[in-house]
Formats: sequence, structure tokens, C-alpha cells
Amino acid sequence: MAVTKKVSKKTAAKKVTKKVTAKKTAAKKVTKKVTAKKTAAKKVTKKVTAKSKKTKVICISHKEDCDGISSAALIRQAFGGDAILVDYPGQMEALNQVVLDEKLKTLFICDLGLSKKTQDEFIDLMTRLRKNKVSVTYIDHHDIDPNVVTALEKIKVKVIHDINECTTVQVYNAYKSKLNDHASFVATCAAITDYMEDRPLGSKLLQIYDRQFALISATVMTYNIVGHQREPDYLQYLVEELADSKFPHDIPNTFEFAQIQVEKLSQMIAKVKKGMKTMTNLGHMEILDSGASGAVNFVMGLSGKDVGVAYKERVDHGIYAVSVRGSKNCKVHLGKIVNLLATSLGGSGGGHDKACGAVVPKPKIKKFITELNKKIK
Ligand SMILES: [Mn+2]
Repeated sequence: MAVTKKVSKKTAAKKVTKKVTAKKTAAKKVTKKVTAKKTAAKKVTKKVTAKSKKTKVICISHKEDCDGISSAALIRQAFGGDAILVDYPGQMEALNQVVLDEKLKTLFICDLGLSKKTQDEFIDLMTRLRKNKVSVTYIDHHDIDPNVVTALEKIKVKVIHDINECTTVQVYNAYKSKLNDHASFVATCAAITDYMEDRPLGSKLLQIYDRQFALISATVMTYNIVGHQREPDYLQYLVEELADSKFPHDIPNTFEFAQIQVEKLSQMIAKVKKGMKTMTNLGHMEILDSGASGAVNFVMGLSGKDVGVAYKERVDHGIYAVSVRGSKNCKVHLGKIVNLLATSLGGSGGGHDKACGAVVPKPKIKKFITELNKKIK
């Protein structure tokens, strides 16, 4: 209770300062004063009928890479509110939670692609949110079933979707007027990490900054995100620091942490050389002591094939988490193929043309790899 009082005192003090400033300036701001008073009056009512008032802004975003974390940061800078950071398996659980939040006013969902397995439940959840008068914006760049876009627009979910620009660049582009100059740097780093700095908007943003400076910032950011996946508080801290216009090198210990990560990766090269196997069209490897996504680029590169697959068992879940990468020569859309294949085997998956992931039931992993090998020739 004491805390609440303190906060309201502080707020009151701020408002007084505002009033003084307003007096000093123009007539327009006199109108603001009145509005402010009205807001204050409203707030008193709010305390009484707290249950019925919606105030919360929430952004659910992807926690595993720079694009997801940066999207959450720019939404926070533009609209305030809190971020809920999730991976693909946790995405639906988080949505099911926010649907129950009676205070929720505005929801953003960023950088979280949908698959055949999740899209129907997603539309159901969005329908419930819209019935509760929650304003919902879905911003993403992963391949999407056009029927899902139609269904979302029908229930007045705002859909910002372009497969040609990363999510953060789209957030930046949509809400530029609410963001500061530094936000363009945050978006640039996200574009680099998603291999999308060569796209129309992404390349314009990169041109603002020195290329090498942007590359090292994006890379250090990525290593800090990947290396802190099990520390949700740290990921939240990154969102706050980026929203607060900090450069990655201004966040303490990020470069030191990145050094530890590159050492781990260099050990990975030796492991992949030893353990990798090849089929006609792909290289693949089971990963035991790190994430699959950290190894998959090495599996593709060192196998000499145009597609690499790395998979790691999630022992408690009876599944394999699978990462798939394609080289520039890979002409098929891996995200679409993996979505259909994983779904047909009782799992789920999807993503981009040259980078995607899947969840595959443990007994089906061999079938997944042999079938993928057949489908990508
Ligand atoms: Mn992305």
C-alpha cells in the first residue's frame, strides 16, 4: 500500500510540473491541462471500478533471436507496456494466458509465424480477444496461409505482414512517428540477423550506419540472446535497454559474453566435422550438448550439401527440436516443405525459405530426414 501511495505522489508531482510548463507556453496546452484534470478524475473512478477498466499493453514476441527481441523493444518504445517473450512451443500457451487477462487493452504479436498446426487455434484466440474489445496487431514476416490473413482481417485484427522485411523493420516502418532515431539502428541489427539487410527497407536502414559497426553490434546482440535463452530476466533486460536506445556495446559485458559464445562455436566446428552424416541432398547431425540452431549452419557448410539439418532431443517431451538451413543454391522453400512434412508426421514446423525449424515426434526423426532428402532434390 505504501508503495502505491508513493507512486501516486510522484505522479502527482510530475503533473504539477507539467501544469507549470503548460502555463508558460501556449493556449493549446491549457486545453491539455483540462484533459489532464479529466484523466485524473477518471483515475479516481478507476480505483473504484478497477475490474472493468482495460489499461494494459502487452507485446508477445519471439525470444530466440534479435528480430523478436528488437520488435518487442520498439513496441515498448512506441507504446509502453510489457513484453512476454516466448519460443515457438510456448507461443500458444502465452496467448491462452493473455486471453484471460481482463485488464488487457492492446496486444501486439511479433515475429511469431503460424503453422498448419497452430493457425486455427490462433484464429480462435484472436476471435476471443476481439470479442473482449482488445485491440490486436499481428506483425510478422514468416510464410502464412492467405486464408489466415483473411480470417484475421475479418475480425479486425490489424495484420502487418511482409515476407520481404524482418519484423522489426516492419515495426519501425509502421510506427516511425512514435520512435526515436536510434530505433532505426535497432531495426538494422534485426535485419542483419534475419539475413534481410538486402531488402528494400532493410538496405535503406543499413545505409544510415557504418556496415562493420552494424554487423558487430548485431552479432554481439545475437550471441547474448542465444546464450541467455534460459534467463528470462536477462532477455527482458535486453528489451528494456534496446527500448531505451542503448547500443549493444553500452550494455555491460555483452562483448565479453560474445567471446565465450564464439569459443563454444569453434569447438562445435570440430564436433560437426566428426559427427555429421550425409545423404544425397543434405547433411544431418544429432546434437547432444548444445542447441540445434547453433550447429545447423556448420552442418550445412561442412557437409558440402545445400541443406543442413541439426536435431536435438527434448528428453522430457519425447520430441526432437529440428533446425534446417539452406544455402544460396537451395531453390526449394524449406519452410513450406518442413511445415507440411512435420505436420504429416504428427509434429509441427515452418519458417523461411532458407531457414526453418520443426518439432518432430522422437520415433519419426529418421523418417523426417529421409523424406526431406527426397523432397528437396
Ligand atoms: Mn524474424
